[in-house]
Amino acid sequence: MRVSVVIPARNEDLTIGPVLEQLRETIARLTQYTFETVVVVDDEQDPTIPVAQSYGARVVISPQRRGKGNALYYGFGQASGAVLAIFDSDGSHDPRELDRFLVEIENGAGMVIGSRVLGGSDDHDVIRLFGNALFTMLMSLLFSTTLMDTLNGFKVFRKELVTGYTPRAKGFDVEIELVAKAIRSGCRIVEVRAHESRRAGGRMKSRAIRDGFAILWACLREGFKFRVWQLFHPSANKARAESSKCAPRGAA
Ligand SMILES: Nc1nc2c(ncn2[C@@H]2O[C@H](COP(=O)(O)OP(=O)(O)OP(=O)(O)O)[C@@H](O)[C@H]2O)c(=O)[nH]1
Ligand SMILES: [Mg+2]
Repeated sequence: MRVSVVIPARNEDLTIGPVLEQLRETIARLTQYTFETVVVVDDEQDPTIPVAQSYGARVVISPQRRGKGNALYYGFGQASGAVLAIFDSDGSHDPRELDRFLVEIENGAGMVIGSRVLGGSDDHDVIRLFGNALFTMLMSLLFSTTLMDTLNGFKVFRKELVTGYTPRAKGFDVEIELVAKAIRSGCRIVEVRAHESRRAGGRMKSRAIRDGFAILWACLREGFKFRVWQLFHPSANKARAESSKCAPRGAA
């Protein structure tokens, strides 16, 4: 199985080195898979580039030149693996945890989400905790799932989930769009334990208000799309309800 690791990075020269080192250790250990590493930056001057290249990563430049979602979608287009793994470049996610994600993919999951509810987080302030709880509730209502951490940026999924549609999300709302797409596809979605550390250096790129509204809008937009889709696909709903293999965990 070929796995493409796609890592978004904007001015992460202080943190990408240790992340790629941990990834290198993981790749050396997981000899049953072949890997490629694609780091997506926004411009030629980004200081992340030489550091990433010194670890043998392929660096590509997002043509939109801004936005985590734009960077990820561009990276997906550049990736050759049947399975895509995404995590942040600021040291918050530990690539050494990839094993348990890949095991679930091998067991038939379409998407595996790292759960900070199961793995804990050192990076939560009150606003983020509130935001995460709110969006988790909203996603549960709109999609009838019991997923606990849809917003986490540590995910592994089959590439076909992100082909054949026009992405709308440009920034951090990409996390919602990816999960919504997986739910609509009917694949099995699994959450596994993943710990979130504080960013190891450099500066935060997200903004609570700006990105919060984009995420809210993505939840509502994708939820509405899902409910309309359900109306026109009664047989898919029946199959979803009957087949535990195809239903997202906890789906109604
Ligand atoms: N290429 C690219 N990457 C981005 C962009 N915005 C965020 N990222 C990357 O996406 C990941 C998540 O961004 P962070 O700034 O860590 O967001 P956060 O986790 O909410 O904030 P922290 O608490 O500071 O970690 C990091 O690896 C960023 O480098 C962007 O506009 N372009
Ligand atoms: Mg971060």
